[in-house]
Amino acid sequence: MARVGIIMGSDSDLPTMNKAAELLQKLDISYEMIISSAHRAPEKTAEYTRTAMERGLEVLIAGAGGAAHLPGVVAAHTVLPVIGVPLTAWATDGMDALLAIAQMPSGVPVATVGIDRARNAAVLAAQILSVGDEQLRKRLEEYKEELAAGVEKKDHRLQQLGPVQYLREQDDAK
Ligand code: RP5
Repeated sequence: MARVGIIMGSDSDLPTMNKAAELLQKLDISYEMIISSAHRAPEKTAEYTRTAMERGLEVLIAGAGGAAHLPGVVAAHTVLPVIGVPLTAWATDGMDALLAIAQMPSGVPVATVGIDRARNAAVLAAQILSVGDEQLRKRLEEYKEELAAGVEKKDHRLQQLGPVQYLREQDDAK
């Protein structure tokens, strides 16, 4: 049974939103993913969200670009925590979506991550779920250790090569 529901406004959101799915998979968290839309499919969006809790979902991640009302509409229909992902669309580099998602009215919050930061939405969802799940908390701790090891590896290489050679190596790898 899925614990996290990922909902997005369009298939054009999928390449970015799939990063959330990948991270949930890495952390061994079950999820489901749907395309719906606050504007083009309002009934589907409402139905999905209203029934989310009874189907066992514990956290919802909603991504949208432009006039990004989807996360807010989702939050209006449930008391589950909703994490919003503002997506870069056709104008203003995603700032329109960021403001639309973050500026919710009092009483109906959407926990908003950075523009296109779908991976962070998955990490936040995992952190919420880990409050009552010790195994997951351990997996999250390992994930954070991996992040720290990545930094350490980069710094070690920088100390070995110096900045000029380091950047040259990065360019060569492109
Ligand atoms: C929003 O409009 C979607 O979330 C998407 O980011 C954006 C553009 O959708 P398409 O026109 O590509 O379907 O509803």
